[in-house]
Amino acid sequence: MRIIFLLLVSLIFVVSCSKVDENAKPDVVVNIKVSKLGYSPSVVEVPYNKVVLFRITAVDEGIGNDYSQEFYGHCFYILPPYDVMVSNIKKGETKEVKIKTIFKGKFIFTCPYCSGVFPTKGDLIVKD
Ligand SMILES: [Cu+2]
Repeated sequence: MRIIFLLLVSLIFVVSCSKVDENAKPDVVVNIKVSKLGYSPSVVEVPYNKVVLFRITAVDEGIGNDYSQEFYGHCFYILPPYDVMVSNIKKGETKEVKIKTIFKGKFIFTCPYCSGVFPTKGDLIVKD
């Protein structure tokens, strides 16, 4: 029981570590466009252990442009262990998220809103 608790605590610590200070200067800037045709580029390679700023621009309205709804536009979600979510990106809007690339390997990013309908899925490759 204690081990599970410790694992959980360290997991939360690790996950929170991939998010960085808003004022941290990015080492790398990655511009990604998202539309119903998917992400462009859909394969993104970034260096390990750096601060990476993602700038996500929605080209179209995604799942909708009714901004009174809870969900609209597109999003950008890097699956765990990164578990970084940028939601509700309106058409023409650019949203930013900064992470520290503390995990090496290949990770999926996707738009949970529309990936069931459109090919909004990509690969984030983190390597030395
Ligand atoms: Cu989408």
